[in-house]
Amino acid sequence: MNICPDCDFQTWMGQVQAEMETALAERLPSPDAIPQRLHQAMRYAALGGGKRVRPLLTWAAGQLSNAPPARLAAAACAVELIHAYSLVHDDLPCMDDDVLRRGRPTCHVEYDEATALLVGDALQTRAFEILAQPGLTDPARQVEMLALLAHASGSLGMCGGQAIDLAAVGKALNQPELELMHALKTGALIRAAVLLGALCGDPLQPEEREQLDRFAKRAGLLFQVVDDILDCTASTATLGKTAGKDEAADKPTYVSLLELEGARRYAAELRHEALEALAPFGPRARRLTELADFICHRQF
Ligand code: GRG
Repeated sequence: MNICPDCDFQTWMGQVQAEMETALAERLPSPDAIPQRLHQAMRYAALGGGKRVRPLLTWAAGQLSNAPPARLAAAACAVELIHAYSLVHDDLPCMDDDVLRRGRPTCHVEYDEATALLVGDALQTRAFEILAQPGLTDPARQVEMLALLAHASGSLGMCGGQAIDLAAVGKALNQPELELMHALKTGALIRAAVLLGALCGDPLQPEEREQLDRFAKRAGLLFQVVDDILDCTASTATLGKTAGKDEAADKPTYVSLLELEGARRYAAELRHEALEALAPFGPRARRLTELADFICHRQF
């Protein structure tokens, strides 16, 4: 494991991304294990693409609490596998019905719908198995981490947000309604990624946890506002997924609510608030600060 603490952001990000590729590959069942087709499809969905924003947040938050790399790798894998599962299920015909993800055919197109359904299920359970691995950290802390990830993924988190999203097609949501949908659908897992990273190390003071939580919530919302902006400004080739889908599907977005310039202003505001929340941590929050900028200014 070779993550240099002091190098420039691009180098650090590349190192974490490479480390994640290895860590995920090691933790996913071998493509030769029976049933091979399911295991190959799981690896197809989770490896070889993606920005790894959530793992990057986990690693960055670990810097606040002196977290050991091996523990961060496991926590980051768990979060990323939940994310990978959500993308596979989200792309299914019964949900967003998409054919392109990370520049490649979606899992159900490359394999088939039933396999994609099982891939999502199996990635999700593997995520919890990784986080439950004996000796990862002290048992009480581990239960706290498991509960945090389960809550963030379930009906009061990501799945709930997806349900609101599906029900919102063709409707005009106001800003608080849109905010709730995204706080659950995208924000809950991003928040969990941050908090899990901190939980991998020394305990934070209660007020530090509160500040970190404030950062995580702002960062999650920022991610989504930028996602909405990119959906209508970037090309399918750049995004690696079908662009313009929100408008085509008549989905409420920050752009439909605030218009493009308003959404851009809101993103800048959220970035500012996210950075403000990190101020009390000083240099310990360097990577989280850089990630807030990355999330704000990303092109895909
Ligand atoms: C199906 C249970 C279930 C949940 C799906 C997260 C989600 C809920 C759906 C994803 C649909 C989507 C495009 C949401 C917008 C924000 C988002 C999560 C984008 C994809 O995440 P990135 O940009 O993807 O981090 P990469 O490929 O970089 O990992």
